[in-house]
Amino acid sequence: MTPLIDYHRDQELALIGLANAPVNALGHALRQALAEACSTAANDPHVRAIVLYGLDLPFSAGADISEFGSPLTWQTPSLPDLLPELAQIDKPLVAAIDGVALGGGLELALVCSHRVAVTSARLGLPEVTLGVIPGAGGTQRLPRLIGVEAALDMMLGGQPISAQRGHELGLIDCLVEQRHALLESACGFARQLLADQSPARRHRPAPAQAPSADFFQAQQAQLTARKPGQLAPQMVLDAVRAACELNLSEGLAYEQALFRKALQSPQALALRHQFFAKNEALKIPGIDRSTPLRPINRVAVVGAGTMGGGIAMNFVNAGIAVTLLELSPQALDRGLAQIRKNYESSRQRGKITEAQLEQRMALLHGTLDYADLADADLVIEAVFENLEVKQQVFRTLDEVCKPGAILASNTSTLDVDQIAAVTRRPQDVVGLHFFSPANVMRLLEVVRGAATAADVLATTLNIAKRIDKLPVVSGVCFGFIGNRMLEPYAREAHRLVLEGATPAQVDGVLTGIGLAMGVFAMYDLAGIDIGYQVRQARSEYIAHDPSYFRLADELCSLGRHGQKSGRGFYRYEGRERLDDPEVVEIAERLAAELGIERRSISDQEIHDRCLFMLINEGLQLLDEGIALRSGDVDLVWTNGYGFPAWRGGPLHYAEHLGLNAVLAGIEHYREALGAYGQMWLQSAPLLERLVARQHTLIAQR
Ligand code: T1G
Repeated sequence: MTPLIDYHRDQELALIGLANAPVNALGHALRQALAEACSTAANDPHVRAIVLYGLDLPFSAGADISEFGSPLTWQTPSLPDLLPELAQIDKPLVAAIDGVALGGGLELALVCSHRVAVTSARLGLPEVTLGVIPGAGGTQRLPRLIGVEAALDMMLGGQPISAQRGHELGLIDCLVEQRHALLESACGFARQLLADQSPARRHRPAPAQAPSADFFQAQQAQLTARKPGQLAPQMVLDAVRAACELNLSEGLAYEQALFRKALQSPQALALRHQFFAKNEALKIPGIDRSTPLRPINRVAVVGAGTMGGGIAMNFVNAGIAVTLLELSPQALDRGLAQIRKNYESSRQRGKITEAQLEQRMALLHGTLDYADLADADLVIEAVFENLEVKQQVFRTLDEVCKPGAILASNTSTLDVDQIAAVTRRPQDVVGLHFFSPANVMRLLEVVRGAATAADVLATTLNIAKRIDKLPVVSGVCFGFIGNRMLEPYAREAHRLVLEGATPAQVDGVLTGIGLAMGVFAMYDLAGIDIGYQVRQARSEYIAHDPSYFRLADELCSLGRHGQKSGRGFYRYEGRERLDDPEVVEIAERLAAELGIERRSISDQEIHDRCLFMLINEGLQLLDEGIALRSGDVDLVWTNGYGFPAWRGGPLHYAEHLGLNAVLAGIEHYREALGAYGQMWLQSAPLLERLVARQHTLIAQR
């Protein structure tokens, strides 16, 4: 096994190279090796300064997340114990940072006396994204070094900053342009410290300074409003407030207590589940690192509407040329103008420069002629959601596109196999379901058709990462993973309003557990007419239930399409959403027509019926093999439908509630709701099997 530390002397310098592939996660073995190396250097009289760096690896991605929940996190030397020891070394200790210094990796750099970084390096304390807080001194040392406000921003946002920004803040002492020159520059920096007889340590035991007397009060108000119920952000604020009230050693002890509490919280477990699910989602049976990838250098998009334009932007943003095809000059001009408008908006917000805007627009080539798609490596169809229309597009693509081109449909519900079947190359056809707005939402459902070739799937997963999307593979069924689960979840919500709840009550329960948006607010945003059209294509599936989405259909027929028509399930004054008593009156009328007896509905019933049926459908998807693993299902809902990541996703949430409780709830409402219950509230066989076997985790299936 290669040593985890490369230690060698360069005259009066000790060079300590971290070598724990792939990201220098500070697991127990590396911590042990690092402690020994630093002790050797500290006690060697010939060593006058120390340089710490990643040996052909990123500096460090922080604590080893895979150790969390195991005793290894605390096995001596734990990070909270090791770092203060390094801080005591009375010799200049220079961190040479390439790649990333994240979490415990940045905390390691913080106990160094100085930090040298490559300009492309990224620095951050992303612990809140894992439901914890920096637990090795970050909440106490960073505010003392760069100021409370900047430090709090980094920790609450969890997003890394550039080395350039770090230099502006005083976090980085010296920037290096070229990666290959980093170690030499860091050694030169250390030698200069020695020549200048700079003090080895830059201790800051005194408390940090709060920016103003009411700073924390204002921050608390913001946090309560923006992140209700979330444990880690609150603890970050508490720890940073302590950094302004306590001396360093007291602050470190306070941070430690909070960290231990956060680490064992259900929210931390949920967010770790989300972290590992992202990597698991890329592991697909039949595909591995040896699967060849098709080169993707030229992309074409058919349809320059909202979705087509947004899809094109993803590729252009990644520097990939896009040919955008429309049927009429007016539609094409409208589509290109909308893309330019989107970029103008980003430029005005300082997200991109004028030069970048023009560079990106220059990568876009509009055309009315399918012949211009002949040399595209990947073509994505984004036309009207109608099977015949899409099939006609694919017949044409089959004629004009070169052999080996990947032909993808952005369909959100239609059968990819039926689209592939009209071509002579079904093995080259795949579904790429982008979520609106396509240039913003990271989730990408990659729909694997019966004939989709392994290299086509591997290539689409690779291109998804290139355009910074989060790909999740789905099999072919109505609605794939996300929209398939949305159907029963929303069906229960609609039925509950007929039975006596109000849209606001239902939405309030759902946002109350952390969903970004309730069902009815979401339908008003997406357009009630869109859902109506999708339902018309499946009338045979729902004919037996006259109450099925009946309120939505009625609102649609009244021209109440949602936000875009000023009225839907709510009334809108500008962007303000207001309850509309008329909707309740319509629900009352429909309930009478349908013979539905109205009653007072409890929040618990709303929670159970909407969420248990969401969970039930997710389990059914696993059982059918449409979704490969529960983490995939959870990723779809936390990244495409606003399910709170700190609850892990619908299926992780089910494990938290108890699979037996979910099953009991479904069985209870199946009986309590009479004919309607028998019609719709059937428990998934997988749920029944898991409960029968007393399994508490779905992965045990
Ligand atoms: N621990 C364990 N494994 C990790 C890891 C980590 N910190 N970071 C990455 N990996 C694994 C990952 O699972 C994958 O494994 C492989 O490395 C490549 O990752 C005390 C408590 C560093 C930006 O949150 O953000 O420090 O799937 O595919 O796209 O205060 O990984 O190949 O088997 O993501 O180039 C805080 C998390 C920890 C950083 C690289 N640190 N990592 O992205 O590669 S908590 C983080 C990342 C902490 C202290 C606290 C990214 C990356 P596999 P990858 P990448």
